[in-house]
Amino acid sequence: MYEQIRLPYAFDTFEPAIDTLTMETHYGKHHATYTKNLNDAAEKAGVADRPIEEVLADLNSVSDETLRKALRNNGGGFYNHNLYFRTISPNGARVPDGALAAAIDRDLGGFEALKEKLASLAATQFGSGWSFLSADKDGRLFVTASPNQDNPISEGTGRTPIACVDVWEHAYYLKYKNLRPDYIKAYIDLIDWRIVGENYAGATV
Ligand code: MN3
Repeated sequence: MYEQIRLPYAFDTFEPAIDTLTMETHYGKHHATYTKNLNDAAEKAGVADRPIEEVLADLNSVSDETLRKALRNNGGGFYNHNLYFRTISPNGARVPDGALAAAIDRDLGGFEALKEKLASLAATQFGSGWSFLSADKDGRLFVTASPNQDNPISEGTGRTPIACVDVWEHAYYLKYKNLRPDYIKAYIDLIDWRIVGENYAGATV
């Protein structure tokens, strides 16, 4: 049974950057529905006892096309939103440090360049999707975008997402309407880089 993370903050915590109704709807409806549909599909496909990362990395082992598609979309939605909600905090570290900071300088040309690329790929993603910061097993960092609920795991890159930006309209439209770049900047400013640093350490073991 896959379970949504429990939010370590209230729905109104990020007002006005992320409005209360969007947080409530995003977590309580969208993320909840992906989770329910993932559980239904995983049960039918006989993979419900496997970690979600394994399921997403091994979609080709599911022969039924409808189930495979359901696992890809809802498993991705489940996984991506857990990362999305877990990686922001009201009083978090607003700059990375330690091994993560060193890798950002080495692979991405510094923290400002990373934020710019994460934002620009999110802003220019056509239709629904995400931008991701991910790490391979050797600790190398990548910034990429994915459509729909895909991510670097389901795309078979062998990389682990460690931060993300959701640019489905449900993530921002109630407040930001067509101003996607303003929402992207607001979300990135809420990322807790201490948590991303933990994700990075976990991705490279
Ligand atoms: Mn979303």
